[in-house]
Amino acid sequence: MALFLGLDSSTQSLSAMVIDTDSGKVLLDQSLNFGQTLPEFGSPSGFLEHADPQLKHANPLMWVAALDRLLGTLKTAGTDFSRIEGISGAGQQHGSVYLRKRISDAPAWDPASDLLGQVQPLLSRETSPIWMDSSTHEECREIAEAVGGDDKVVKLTGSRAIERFTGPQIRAFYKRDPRAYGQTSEIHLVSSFIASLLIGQSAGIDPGDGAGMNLLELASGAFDPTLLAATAPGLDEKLPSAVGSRTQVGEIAPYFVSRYGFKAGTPVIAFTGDNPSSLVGMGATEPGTAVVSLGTSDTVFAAMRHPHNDPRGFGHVFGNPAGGFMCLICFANGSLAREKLAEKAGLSWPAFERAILEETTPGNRGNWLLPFFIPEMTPKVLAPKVELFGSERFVAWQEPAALARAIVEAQALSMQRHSAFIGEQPKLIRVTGGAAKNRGILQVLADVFGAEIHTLSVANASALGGALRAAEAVGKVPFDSLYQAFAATDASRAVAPRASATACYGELREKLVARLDALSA
Ligand code: ADP
Ligand code: XUL
Repeated sequence: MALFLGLDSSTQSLSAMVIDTDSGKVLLDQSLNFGQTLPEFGSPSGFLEHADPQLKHANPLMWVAALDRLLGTLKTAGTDFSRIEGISGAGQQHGSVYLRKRISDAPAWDPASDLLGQVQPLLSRETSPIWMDSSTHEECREIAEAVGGDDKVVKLTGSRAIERFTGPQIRAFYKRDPRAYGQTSEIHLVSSFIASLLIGQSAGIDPGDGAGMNLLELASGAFDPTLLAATAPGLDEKLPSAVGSRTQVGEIAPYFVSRYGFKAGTPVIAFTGDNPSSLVGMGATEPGTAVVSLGTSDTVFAAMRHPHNDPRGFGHVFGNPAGGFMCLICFANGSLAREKLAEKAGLSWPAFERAILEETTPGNRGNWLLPFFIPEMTPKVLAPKVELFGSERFVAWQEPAALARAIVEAQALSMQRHSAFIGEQPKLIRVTGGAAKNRGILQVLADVFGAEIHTLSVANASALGGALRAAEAVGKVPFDSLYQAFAATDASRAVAPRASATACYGELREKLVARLDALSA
């Protein structure tokens, strides 16, 4: 047997997946929901509440506690970690963790007590800004100006200076709390932080996740001195190294050997961002297949041979962990917005699905809405904005079924609008994420894009991507053969577009796109 472990520390949960590359089987697929399992962190959706909707932080100790808790639960349930030959994984993108001491300089983790108590004294900042934070508008402007304008930042990094990206967030920390910034010796991404916990050393940052910092030069994969200087003083000394996605960053720390029974010396491969990891998990590392991920955020992404930037500034180019590049467009109002609407309309997920499939029709009889329940980055909407248009009852929130269809149609049309810069319309889209089990949502995506929708039998593409990357780097199994075994689509669940439905969207598309474009003008 050749077993590999993939971990995914996402916005709302930590997941673990174990694959056996000899049998082609997934042996373990388990998630721990932060809000449900660790209520003491006061983060029902994975982040801390704040009166200012632009400020979104999480407690990094929650991610640390989750790692111990999940591994402990799996061990108790009989998982034999000594058979794992390699580990890799992913983290939610852009979020950052601030430490007084480099993890490499901290005392070795002591197996006699939990990790949480050992990491707590290392933090120089109690909370971590995450990807939903939109409070750094001014810092983005300052960085762009210092470097020579937005176009220069795009050329260097693959994105404009973006509010949620790590560089502007680091600059905001430096400006708001210079003393704590001065006391910081190391700044990690969520991905490199989790990898560092596992090896008990400072793990490097890969170009898949590093490109989401506005600090990495995309072409070389190295941190750019001009951007570092424009962001905050002394930053070059506070970042871990930039490493290739296939780099072995270290070996599992003795803590995990003694507590959970890992084999000493188990290699850990650089972690990456959850979206780049899903690109691997969806078997989409070659150009041609677009992926829609319906997680806490909704994202649209695809592999790219050459970096091709979004002239309107919403899309990003990241490193593709398998080599080359990928493009990505992120929508903050993904699952959380659907949840808020479903709650307000009194719909369970099965009712939400039926509402779309059985109780309403494409175009929604002219009922539509703007779905910004939280601040949005694509298009840029700084404060929540939910506006309803259509029949009196709909506008009064009294048509639950039409409300369900309206949010999904608006989201799908916005995805289509904002991914147009990639070029040709995809004929085939692979969909993943928690909401991919909702066939109503899949049908709207199929109809709006006029594309066939495929899902994988494995739901957590990001954790799978971690396991596949470990298998490729450590086990030397090529991605092609891994994809045949693990990333095959489930033909019985394919959803076909209906030409008559696709034709319905002309007028709604025009109205909605005009509103969306006006918002971001
Ligand atoms: P993340 O990886 O960002 O933590 P997931 O990909 O696990 O998130 O997705 C979690 C989300 O999936 C939940 O917030 C929930 O709203 C959504 N979800 C779960 N089941 C359904 C369903 N049947 N229909 C629509 N959405 C669902
Ligand atoms: C991508 C983004 C989100 C996070 C959380 O740019 O901000 O998709 O990675 O999933």
